[in-house]
Amino acid sequence: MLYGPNPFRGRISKMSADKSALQKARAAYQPKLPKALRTGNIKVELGAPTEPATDKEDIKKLFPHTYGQPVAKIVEGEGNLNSAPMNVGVVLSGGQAPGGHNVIAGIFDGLKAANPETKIYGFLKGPGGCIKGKYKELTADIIDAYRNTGGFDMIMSGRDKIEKPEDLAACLTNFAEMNLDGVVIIGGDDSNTNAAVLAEYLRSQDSKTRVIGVPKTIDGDMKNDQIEASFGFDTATKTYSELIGNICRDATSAVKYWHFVRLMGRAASHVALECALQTHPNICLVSEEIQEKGTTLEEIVNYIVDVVVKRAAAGKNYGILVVPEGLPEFISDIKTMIDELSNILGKDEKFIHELGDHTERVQYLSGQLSDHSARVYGSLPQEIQEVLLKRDSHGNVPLSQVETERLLIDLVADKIRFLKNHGQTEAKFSPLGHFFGYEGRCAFPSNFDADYCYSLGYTAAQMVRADLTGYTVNVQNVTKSSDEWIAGGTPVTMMLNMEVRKGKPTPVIKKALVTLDSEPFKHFAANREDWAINDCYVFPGPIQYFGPSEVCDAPTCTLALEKGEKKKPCGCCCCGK
Ligand code: FBP
Repeated sequence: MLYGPNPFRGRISKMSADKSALQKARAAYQPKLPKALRTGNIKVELGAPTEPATDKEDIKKLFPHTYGQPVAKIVEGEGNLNSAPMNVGVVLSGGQAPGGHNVIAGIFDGLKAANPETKIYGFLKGPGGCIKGKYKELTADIIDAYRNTGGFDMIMSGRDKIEKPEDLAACLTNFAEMNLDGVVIIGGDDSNTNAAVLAEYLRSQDSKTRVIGVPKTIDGDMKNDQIEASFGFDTATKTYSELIGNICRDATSAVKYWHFVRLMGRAASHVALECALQTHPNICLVSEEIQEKGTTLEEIVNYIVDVVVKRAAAGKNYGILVVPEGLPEFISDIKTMIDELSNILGKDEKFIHELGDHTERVQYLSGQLSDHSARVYGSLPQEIQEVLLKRDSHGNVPLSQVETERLLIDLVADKIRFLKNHGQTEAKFSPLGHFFGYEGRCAFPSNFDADYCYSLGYTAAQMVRADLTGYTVNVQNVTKSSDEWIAGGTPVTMMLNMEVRKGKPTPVIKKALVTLDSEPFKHFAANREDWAINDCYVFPGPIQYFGPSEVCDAPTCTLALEKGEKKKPCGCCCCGK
């Protein structure tokens, strides 16, 4: 079924000979759209002016041209949208997330349906492509070859930030040369913040180029009252859960290994929590709980050891632990040390990296850090110390490079050895470490992500047609059938707050962390003791694209629990409680 006058579907791509059977079958999948968008007869309704929850004055000062814009909603009705031919650019920014190609396909179809003369350009390798003016026109053949596929390889991604005055000026010039009416930036919280900065700048320069953001990240931490989920979270967590389920089955078959699985998610623990809800591992650490309770590293290790020892006493020398990648930044001692390091790097980064070797760097830093932080830093293995000195262009520590599962394995093994030597346990502890992150970021998007992403893209096209700028698109009601989905846009300034980045107060979209009073966490907390000792594993298996709806279209447990859905998607014994 086609939505809008789209003459471009169905062309055989040049790449078809190299396609897998699933790729061919998925190419024919037509993603669903919210009802209003299917009609073609739509308009954008604007609500009352908005403001951020905190730091209003600071944000107003920084965004004088785009502050306080109203929430936008797409509804059926006589159109007030631009149907003249336009030029629109699209950028993929940051980490890959399944469904990115469908966002672009949605933008393409949404704009071409309004006017087949409109041209869509893909900036290459992320925001850097806007700065350098590197782009290619996206034709129907290109789009068709990538429909419903994973990855960002259509135009590639990058982590550049459009921040310096010369970068902003370069974008202004490049966009003017391309005669661009709009740019859609597909990215996470940092990239959507960056989109707002660019929107503000372009408006201050009377540029006609509008900037619209799309909420992407497998981490699941770009969500709020307006944005129900970031795309990619559904597919990535289902992929990791399949792997964890397989490991659970292997553990209960071999009955001799403890598997320590680290999962991606730079800050928030949504990925780990969702995978725990889907698979019921024996232990899942939740960084936000650890932070809130002020749990120390030693207490975390004691908790793990306690479970290992209790299971061993029940004859089970095996188990599965899930740890979120972001954990180090939530352990109070380590967090304080990382914050101090960030401040030092904010001032002396170049100097520190120019020092002769790592020992010299550690020596220099011991003099700069507080005594306690210097001790914490000094106690970590060198590989971790080195990673903690790196920052990406948004000021984040590249935590995917920190082998937290290894650190935990070593500390737990030491403690078990100690207990054994003192006759306090007979536990056999044979640990294996795993890290699942990149494996899930480019999977074929699940039906949910395929539909959601296409709808987000189609909505972004309407926001550009409505001449809006400084908005992130949203599609709401997503646990219901697409007939009930509602599409619109949230002004970015409404989502901003001030945070210290690289030692400076900076406006950023507030990250949605796991909260301890949320339904997903409460559900986990109510069951974890049972899961620790008894083998309550659930085996989700691989993502299914064709078959019964309860198998193929179920939302994540997180979304279902947050939305108060009666029937929990994981179908486990405890979900009926
Ligand atoms: P985004 O926030 O850009 O979506 O990226 C998220 C993420 O996948 C994190 O989970 C992970 O820590 C990071 O990217 C890895 O970054 P890189 O791709 O640069 O190695």
